Amino acid sequence: MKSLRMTLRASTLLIAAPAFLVIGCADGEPAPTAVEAGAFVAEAEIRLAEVAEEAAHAAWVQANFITEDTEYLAALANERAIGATMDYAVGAARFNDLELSGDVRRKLDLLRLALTMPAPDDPTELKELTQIASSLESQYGSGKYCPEDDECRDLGDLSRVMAKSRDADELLEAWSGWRTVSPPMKDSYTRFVELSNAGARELGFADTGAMWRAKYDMDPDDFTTELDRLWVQVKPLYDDLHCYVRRRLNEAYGDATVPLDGPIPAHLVGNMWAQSWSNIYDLVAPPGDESAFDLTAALEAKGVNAEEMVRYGEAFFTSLGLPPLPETFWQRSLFTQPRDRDVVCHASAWDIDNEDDIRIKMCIEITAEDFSTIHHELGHNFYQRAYSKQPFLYRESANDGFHEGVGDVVALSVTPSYLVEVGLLDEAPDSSADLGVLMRMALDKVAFLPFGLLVDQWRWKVFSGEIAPDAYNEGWWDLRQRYQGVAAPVTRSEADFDPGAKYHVPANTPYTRYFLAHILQFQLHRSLCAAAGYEGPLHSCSIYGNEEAGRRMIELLEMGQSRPWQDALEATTGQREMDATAILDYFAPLGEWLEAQNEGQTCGWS
Ligand code: X8Z
Ligand code: ZN
Repeated sequence: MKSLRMTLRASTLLIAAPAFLVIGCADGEPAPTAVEAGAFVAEAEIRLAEVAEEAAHAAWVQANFITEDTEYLAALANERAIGATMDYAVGAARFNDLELSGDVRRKLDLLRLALTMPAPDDPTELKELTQIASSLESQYGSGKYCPEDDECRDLGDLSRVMAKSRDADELLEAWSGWRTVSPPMKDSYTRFVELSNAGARELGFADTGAMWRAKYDMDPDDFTTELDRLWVQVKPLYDDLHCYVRRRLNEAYGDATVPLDGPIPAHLVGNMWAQSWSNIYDLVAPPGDESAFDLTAALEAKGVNAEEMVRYGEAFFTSLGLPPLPETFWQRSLFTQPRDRDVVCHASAWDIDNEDDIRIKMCIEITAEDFSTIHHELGHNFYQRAYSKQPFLYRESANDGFHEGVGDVVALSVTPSYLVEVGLLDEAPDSSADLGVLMRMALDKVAFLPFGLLVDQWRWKVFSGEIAPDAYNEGWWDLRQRYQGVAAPVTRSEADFDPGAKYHVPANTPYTRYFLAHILQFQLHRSLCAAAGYEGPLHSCSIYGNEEAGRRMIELLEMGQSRPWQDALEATTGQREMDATAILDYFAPLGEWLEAQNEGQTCGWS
């Protein structure tokens, strides 16, 4: 996640054009000029940077010290910043009919699209919206399951159960327990949708979801068609994995718990949201590969601590030619969960001043999963640093999928041979263990794909009104079943609000970006490996220390959002379209193996 980008009120900034440039309008208002448009944008960029910084400091303090007061202050800073951004975004429309340079036009378009939470002009409604948003973030961050007869447990405690327990009753309790946190969010989330939609409409969008879909340098309808195209490309691989995993779960838990023709119960795959299944590797490993290459065990055996894990991450990025992280990163980041207060533990990367004050906030555990997440977060920070020399409105990624994908590209290069090179593994397993390595990766990356799509399929329908508040939960589980083939392990009702138990819903972070990232990271990995002169199987390639791959990555990062994402992708890969053949190439050996395993089995779910 990245800090919000905000602007001040435009009304104080309108700059008069020289008299000879002013052409009269029919209604008596002087027509705006190209010079005015340029000045509007230039002034906006200066003021935007100031408010963005204020809002980022307030949000950082709220997320690191959740109290009523920090929630109040973060809401206030957001109110000022969002109100100002809305004024700029609305003000940009004055220049709609002007012939402008490509640069000014792009920046005006970006201004209109900047917010993820558009807000109504009415000051009371704006305040209400920012207070709801702040409160939802706090409720999630401080959420706990408190059984009547036992101590309260937070998401970290419950997630460890999800990852490690193989007792279906215990798993069910942890799964259901976390979902006691979200029902109180439902009414305010409903109001949040109304208010944000009103803001989106003031900017000329049908609703907030339509505004999110407009951010991809292409017609929004073409963008949804693109998502469908990519999903159709990867679905057969997902279905094969689903079929195989379901069978192994059936062997472990029995027919009554895991019927062979239905969806997989959501509490059995090692993750609170069934979005990544790598924690059940032991249950589904290819025969003979049960213990092959266990990074969690290696990290534990070497006694690596949280900060050292981050140092390994940094060293990978610097091996590509990127500058080391600033000293303030090490002083100001949060790496471990504090014992004495509530924090938002969901991992995030921050750019506080849009220059050098970058940080991560994460409750690191010494696991392979968090080693990968650290690389993910550092990808955000190195991106932010690389585009900091761009004008303010271009200090963003090519599209949001790139921001989410860059750190993952690096994590794909954390191969067994790389781990040997940096001393984390004593010897690389030979290539007979490749299937196990690929299975671990697929349980993370392939299992994620439908989840990456469905979260916003739900939200877009919620924003458009197609899923009404009295069907929020039903709509959620319909999509979970349709895309993932996963089902709730106990009866759910509209008194539940299961989408609210996933961070990005109360935090209002768009989610399609992660689906895109899961496609793009393999595409970028394939191109960077080719640039590095690598010729073997994609899953064995590591770009660690490679100058040419580094040069290409730096070029992509430094571009920021200055060009449409298609140009950025072309510069790095030679392709102007997102392409799922790279993820299919990467997993090809596993895909063939899964197909053989599933031969004669009935796959799919009703
Ligand atoms: O939220 C994240 C990152 C922060 S941007 C940790 N991810 C998604 C999630 O956890 O749901 C990374 C993968 C998907
Ligand atoms: Zn991220």
